[in-house]
Amino acid sequence: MTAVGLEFDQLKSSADALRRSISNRLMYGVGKDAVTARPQDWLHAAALAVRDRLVERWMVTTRRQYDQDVKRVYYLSMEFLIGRTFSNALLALGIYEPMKAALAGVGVDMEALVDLEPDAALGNGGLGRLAACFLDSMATLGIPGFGYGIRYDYGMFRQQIINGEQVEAPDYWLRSGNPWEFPRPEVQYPVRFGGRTVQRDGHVEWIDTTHVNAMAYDTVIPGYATSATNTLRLWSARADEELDLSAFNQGDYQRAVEARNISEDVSRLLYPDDSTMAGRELRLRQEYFFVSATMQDLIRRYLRTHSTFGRFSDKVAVHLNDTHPVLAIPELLRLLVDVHHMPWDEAMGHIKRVFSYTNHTLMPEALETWDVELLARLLPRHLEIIFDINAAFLREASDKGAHDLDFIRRISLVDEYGQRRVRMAYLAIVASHKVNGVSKLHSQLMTRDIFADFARLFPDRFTNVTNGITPRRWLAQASPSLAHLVDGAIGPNWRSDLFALDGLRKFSGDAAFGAAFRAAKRENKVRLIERMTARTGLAFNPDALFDMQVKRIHEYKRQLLNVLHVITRYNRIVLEPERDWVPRVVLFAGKAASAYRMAKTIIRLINDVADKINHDPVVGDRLKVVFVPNYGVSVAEVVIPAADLSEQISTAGTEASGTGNMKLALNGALTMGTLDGANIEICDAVGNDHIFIFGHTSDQVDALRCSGYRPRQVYEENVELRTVLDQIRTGFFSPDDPARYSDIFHTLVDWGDHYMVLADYAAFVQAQEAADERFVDTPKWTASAILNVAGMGTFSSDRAIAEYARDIWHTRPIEQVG
Ligand code: 26W
Repeated sequence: MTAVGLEFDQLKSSADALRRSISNRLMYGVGKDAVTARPQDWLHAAALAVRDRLVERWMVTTRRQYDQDVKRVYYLSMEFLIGRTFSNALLALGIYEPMKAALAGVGVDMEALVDLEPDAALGNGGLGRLAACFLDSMATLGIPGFGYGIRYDYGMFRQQIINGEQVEAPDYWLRSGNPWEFPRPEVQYPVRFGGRTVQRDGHVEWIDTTHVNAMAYDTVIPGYATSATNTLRLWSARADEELDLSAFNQGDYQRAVEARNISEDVSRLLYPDDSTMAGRELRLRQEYFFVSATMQDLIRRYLRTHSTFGRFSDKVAVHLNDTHPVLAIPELLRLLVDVHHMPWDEAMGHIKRVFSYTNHTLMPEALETWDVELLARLLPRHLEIIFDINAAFLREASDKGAHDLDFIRRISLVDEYGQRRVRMAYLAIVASHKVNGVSKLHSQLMTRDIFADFARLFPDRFTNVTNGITPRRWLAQASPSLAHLVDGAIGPNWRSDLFALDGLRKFSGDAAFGAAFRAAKRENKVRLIERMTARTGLAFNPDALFDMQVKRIHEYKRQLLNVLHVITRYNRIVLEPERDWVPRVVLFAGKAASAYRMAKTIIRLINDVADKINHDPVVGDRLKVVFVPNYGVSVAEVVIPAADLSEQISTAGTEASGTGNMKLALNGALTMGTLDGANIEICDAVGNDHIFIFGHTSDQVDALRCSGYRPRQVYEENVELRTVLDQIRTGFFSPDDPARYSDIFHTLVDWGDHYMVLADYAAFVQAQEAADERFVDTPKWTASAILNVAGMGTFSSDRAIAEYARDIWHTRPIEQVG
């Protein structure tokens, strides 16, 4: 690893230097000239010019990490929801303006180019986006961190709304090539499946396997305003050449190609489900595929600079983003014990110091378990190792005094009730030194409910790290108007120290600042309206209250509660058209898992309701309802900055944290929320008077469940609610198919209303009235909005990552010499 003797350009970043780089990259990299170049080609050339500058920093950081023999963090995640990279990289490098000028110099409008870049949508929702924000923060803080995941050929599906219904289209994001990645064909590892185990010379061997190769693709992750960068390494499946040869030798060309395809399917697509554990074999293959390659890579990197494993756990931290990468535990054990012949106890000691695990959901149907039979067939050696870990763990538990058979059965890594299954979360807990939840409430409930037995056995293992978001993407990049205003008031430092936003507090009563704040938000609304009008043909009033619920569609997030309020409001307007209603635009966006029937029906209901309301001449611009299709990182960047009100209305106790709540508040939206997830901490940070809290608390939800919740009684006793539900039931919004929403009605009224939508209805409607009242008091609303921004310091992912580094990974930033 030496750069001695290498002469390279040391690229400058003036507009002139950039223009020359772009021209060079267009010519020599893309193979076009200014006459033949399409906008795509210009984008590609500009991206390469930016990437060149990142690479210079990347080499320096990599060298420093190597020289300082730092502890490295391996962040393992099935999902990285990166979005676009171009603007983000420009801001990180501080070359946004020069690049704009450089492109203008060759007659290209940068704003138009930016929208051509496809999102890297390698994730479903919160968990994947959190991983992306964390990469940004690790690089910014100079923590030597590697993201590891899968380079899916197809990311999250593209959502189209056709006749009100969600229609999924494949997302082939690599169609025009990906200028940000470096293929590393020299970095390939075999990943094996199947076969059986045998004992030989006192060691276990795993034989008769088939295998696929994992090939690395690297992406540079720039830190903000630092020369530090990190690497995201994603694995892509490559069929092994042996596979071809054996089939070719049998003279069957077609079968050879088919076998290739099947084995490469492992990195073909992202499973578009964030709510249920599907149990599909290909998913299990994906999980093992990427963690096996990652563990092999990590050991190779460690052994490049160390001759023994003595310091392994001082130099390596592996973080499991939920249980999806949990097979990394038995895989690393297998490599240490079977391949490197380390004694079991010593290997287990390293494992426990190296691994840590974040839980992201309490929902029982989302907790991963894998069928023992399937594991035995696909990963026989790993299953043996899991059994051995379990045996040792149960012995340890019984040494601690746990003899109760029922208890032992409850904590066993293997669920023996019915078909035997491995409980992946339990495996993660037993083999990690730290386990964290993602908000204070979530961490409490995690240790009180789903992991109570483990919290009693290992009280020091459990901790909380409340989620955070990167202010670079979610304020600086998404809302230039607001960012500019904040710069004028407190300087630009908030980008790397979000607590600086606290300095905005003193402006909350400043009339001139308030007016400028409203103007900045209005600019964002107009930007959004232009896009919505282009799509729907409808007109929107930029002075209306913009009310948003943008997130995955799920019953627990209660988009239905929001719809019930919308219909209530509509009915009220129709009843009293003369009153001076506060104009509102209610915006929904989000994808439904393709197999989640109810979530898809909810999308259709929103669209049917929107259609009815938007075309009712009595309503006019006092109420508009929109469903923005294809919610994802790039749509979020346009939508969120335009929000006045942020709907965070999950049933208390169900949303682990939420991060959209933070993005919206950072952009000056007031939260309408239940006391759930991070909403509670947002409430503490902005103050009770600047947030709308309503509904049952998680304790009240539990109590109501115990005492016997009767949704039909709520329906019968609240006339306004009854009217709304009857409209839904009788086809008022679906006259062409009156029974379309009868299941929604019955779910809420007759089938138990599991998420207690009706129980919170009255309080929700009342809180919405309070929001109207506040909104018409412009100075007061503005003050609250400013105080929301001011209170967001703690919700930076920089804070979250600093906590992980200090309390969980025990790692420090690299020293930035020179
Ligand atoms: C196995 C299928 C599956 C896939 C993904 C089940 C569950 C998931 C994720 C855990 C779902 C998810 O994205 N959870 C969200 O994580 C965010 C980041 O911590 C939290 O802010 C959200 O509250 C949580 O729902």
